[in-house]
Amino acid sequence: KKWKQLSRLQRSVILFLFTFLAVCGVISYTSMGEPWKSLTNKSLDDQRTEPEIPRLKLANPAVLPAPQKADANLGDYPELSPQKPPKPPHIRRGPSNFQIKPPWRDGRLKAQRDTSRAVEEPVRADKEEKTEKSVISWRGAVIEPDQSTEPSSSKIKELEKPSSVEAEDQKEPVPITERQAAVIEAFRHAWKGYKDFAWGHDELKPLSKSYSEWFGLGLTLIDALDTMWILGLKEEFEEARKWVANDLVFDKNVDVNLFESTIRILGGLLSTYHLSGDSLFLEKAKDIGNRLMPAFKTPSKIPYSDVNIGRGTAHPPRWTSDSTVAEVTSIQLEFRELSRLTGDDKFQKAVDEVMKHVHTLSGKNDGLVPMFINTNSGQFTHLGVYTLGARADSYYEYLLKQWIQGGKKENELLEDYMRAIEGVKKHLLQRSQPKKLTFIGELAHGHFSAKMDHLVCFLPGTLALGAHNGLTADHMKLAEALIETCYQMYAQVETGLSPEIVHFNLHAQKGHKDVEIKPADRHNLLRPETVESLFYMYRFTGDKKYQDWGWEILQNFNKYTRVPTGGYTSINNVQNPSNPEPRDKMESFFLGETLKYMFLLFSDDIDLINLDKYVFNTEAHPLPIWVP
Ligand code: DMJ
Repeated sequence: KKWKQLSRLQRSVILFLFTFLAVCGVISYTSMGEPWKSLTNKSLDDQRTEPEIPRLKLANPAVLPAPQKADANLGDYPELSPQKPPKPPHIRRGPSNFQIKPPWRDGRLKAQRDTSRAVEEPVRADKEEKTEKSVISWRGAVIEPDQSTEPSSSKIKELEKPSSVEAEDQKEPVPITERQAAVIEAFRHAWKGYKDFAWGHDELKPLSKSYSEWFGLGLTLIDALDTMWILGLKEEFEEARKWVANDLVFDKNVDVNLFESTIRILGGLLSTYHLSGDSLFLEKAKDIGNRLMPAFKTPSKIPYSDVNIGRGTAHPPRWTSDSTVAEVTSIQLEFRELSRLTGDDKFQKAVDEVMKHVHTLSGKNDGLVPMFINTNSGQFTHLGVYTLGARADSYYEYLLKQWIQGGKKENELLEDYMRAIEGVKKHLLQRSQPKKLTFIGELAHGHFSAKMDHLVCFLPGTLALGAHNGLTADHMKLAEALIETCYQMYAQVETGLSPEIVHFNLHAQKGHKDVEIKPADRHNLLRPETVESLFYMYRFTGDKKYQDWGWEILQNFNKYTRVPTGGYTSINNVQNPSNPEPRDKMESFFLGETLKYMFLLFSDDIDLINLDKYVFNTEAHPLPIWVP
């Protein structure tokens, strides 16, 4: 009414003022160059009003078909009939249509690969045309992101094939291999223990036939969901889904670790949503994602380590206001994907801000980061100690993987990754005696220590993934050397299983192997890192020795860690085959990661989680790579 009573001139003046103010607002926002800085003093709820992240869609239909029932009968996989996909709640952002056939059945057995060859091959004329567009310069070197993904001839044919559902339908089923069947058997055995004695609880204690709680959120069950899907364990998957639908409740007065719950629970739910297309998992992912957000309410915006998901409060560990660097920088893939799926950019903004902040921080050593960061000051603490093991490991992994997830456009991530690998080469790389194994040690205040955590064995896989995505062939060479070392960490030990930490001999001594083990370090927690890297190495090179090494490891897990009544157990002593001292605990990552990577390692089908379409989070949950 009032508007109508105004004169025409008055209305024009008001409209002009409004437009003027709006234009000023846009200019000042974009000219800041680092819009994340504007968030510093805002509440997380306020962030919803910030400009939206660019719309991104999936590289490909990201939904794998429904799992088939895995039979003992090899190759006996009945045809799947086309399914009606459940309606995704966010059609624009969610996964697109179902494929009709399981990827492991569609006949695309490929020799694929050879990253190292691909990057070293002379660039062909047709390739030059294709790669002209996106060249990234790294310290004078020219990196062509598409170059190493340039397919070998077999892959070229593959890419030229029509990707329509009709064409997929005509492909021959790919039977699972005997080794994959052995992984399915191992999974079922582990699952039996969990189901019988720990159903709905965090971890199985297979010897005492009971369970342990960490967060009280069915951690093993959630971590294992996408593994069951990939292995084709339909019945088990359906049963677990029912538990998620009826019993998984996040409204609980419980403290959870932000990093662990992000990589295992949020990551597991998101990947299961992508594989199954079932919106239940997205709803649960949204719920836990929202409940974790209070962790970011700190003076520096570097998140606290712990969140009470029922009360909505967060805090650092009792003894410090520091967070672990790997923890605050390895939650990005999951929160960024949650923003993409929900259309709510608050998740992505919170985690991107952490990365931007860490990018600018001093205290690095040629790209290597310290292990702690203060949630008040936002500065690194405990300076001078550098490792690729515990507390720093997945910082490096997520630099590369975020760059891949985002379509290889976020150059700061790539810069930090490349600089860090140079730092690794300069400060941490050494060779052992007598076998001259290349290994990654640690640096403490200028002093080199020949200590290497098993956790570091993620690195060969990450380096190979980088090389596959166009980074220097040099990274692939380093990956080849390091995976040999990681394998030797198993092979040189009495049980054929790696300890948690090894020390390498720098000087040859009569009767000494390369690998020495201290009594405090001789446990094995069923960790995945070596098998994970073996999977990448096999995918990219096709060299069967990687499968054989993985097979040896699986057999040794069966020999020394399998509990007859169901489940597998961590052990205390990898050096004592007659009594490896079972610890009575099956970690959730044994099902979430170790067995999943085993199954993928023993497959010849590059479309069984295609690495040009998916990127694995640090808990082995595949998330889609975005394309504009
Ligand atoms: C897992 O939770 C993840 O792989 C993490 O990055 C490191 N620790 C375990 C497995 O070892």
